[in-house]
Amino acid sequence: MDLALLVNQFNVEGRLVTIVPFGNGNINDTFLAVYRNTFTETQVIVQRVNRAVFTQPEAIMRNMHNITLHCHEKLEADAAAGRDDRVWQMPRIIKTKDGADYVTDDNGDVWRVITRILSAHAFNTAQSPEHVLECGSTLGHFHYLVSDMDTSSVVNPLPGFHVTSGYLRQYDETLETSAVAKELLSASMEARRLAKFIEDRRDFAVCLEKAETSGELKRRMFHGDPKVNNIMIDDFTGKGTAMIDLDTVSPGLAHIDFGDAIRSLCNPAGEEELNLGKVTFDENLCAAFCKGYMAEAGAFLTDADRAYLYDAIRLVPFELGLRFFQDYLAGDVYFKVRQSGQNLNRARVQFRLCEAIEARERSIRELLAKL
Ligand code: GN1
Ligand code: MG
Repeated sequence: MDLALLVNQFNVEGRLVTIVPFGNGNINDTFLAVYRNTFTETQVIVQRVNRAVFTQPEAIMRNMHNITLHCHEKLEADAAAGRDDRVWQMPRIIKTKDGADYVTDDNGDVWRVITRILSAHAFNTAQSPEHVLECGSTLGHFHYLVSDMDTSSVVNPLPGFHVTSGYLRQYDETLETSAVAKELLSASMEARRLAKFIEDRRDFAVCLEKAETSGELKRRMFHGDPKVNNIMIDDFTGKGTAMIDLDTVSPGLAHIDFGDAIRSLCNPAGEEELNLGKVTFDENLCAAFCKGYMAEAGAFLTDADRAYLYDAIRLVPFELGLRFFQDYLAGDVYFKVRQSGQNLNRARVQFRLCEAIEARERSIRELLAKL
């Protein structure tokens, strides 16, 4: 269906001026739509939910409805009580003219429209310690917002998401069953190097899962994808104002969010760097992140939680590298690519980052112990 006809089903004021691709997510398709009337302009975000990844798009829309309802009520109560030094924000679902949260097109794809957080930006890489500190505060504040949510109002949006042992199983299966995967591995020295990298870390890969099974770590509501370009920074004040991309918000380990934000923020070269020499772990940025995060969410952390923070920082880049590498071997079926070999390179970057973290283990642990 034509995009203009599709968005016309939603209740947005004004006349549609343009609708253009927006952002650079790896999963959903995102567009910016601009509407004008005789006195103002409205900008909204239009998204097609990727059904190959989110197999129950209706369920993720129900989750989004419940999560935003809970958080908006809390945000407004806090604002009324004058508790904050800024306006914290969260996108809101814009309903269709019939009052629904989404439309389904002729192909069975689910489309939604949400508000755009204006006068704010998300960056693709860390800009400065101040920026990274604000990202820490914003994730910490988000954890505070969802901390008292009724977890039964959210269904698991993506079974197996951030379960490292499951990703290892998927990787093993790909190598066992796909001739192409085997060929890709034997054809490239670099692919074999990554395979060895995985073999050397199989025991470590399940450290958080083990701690959860033994009861040391408990699931709370987590974001699931708190990378740098999902954290909105206010253009006027430079302060964090919102977390976006709410599809994966669900019960999970806060550690995963902590590690995911850090792996994304403390590698200033970003996820697509081709020169591994530029990929590094910036401890100064890590310290800034932790400072911001702890000020908002430190009170939620138990001693056991603290004991696993280093493992979380090391695990998430390992896990993401494994996911990219498995997808490369499986023919790029999960993460969108613009050129062949892109997922292989993304894996190289994450494993390099994991190595950089391992090399700095002592000083990262010292930093964490002081928090
Ligand atoms: C995916 O689509 P995007 O860019 O928001 C992925 C994350 C990864 C990220 C890496 C549901 O997020 O887990 O960390 O790519 N999301 C999902 O860039 O798999
Ligand atoms: Mg995402």
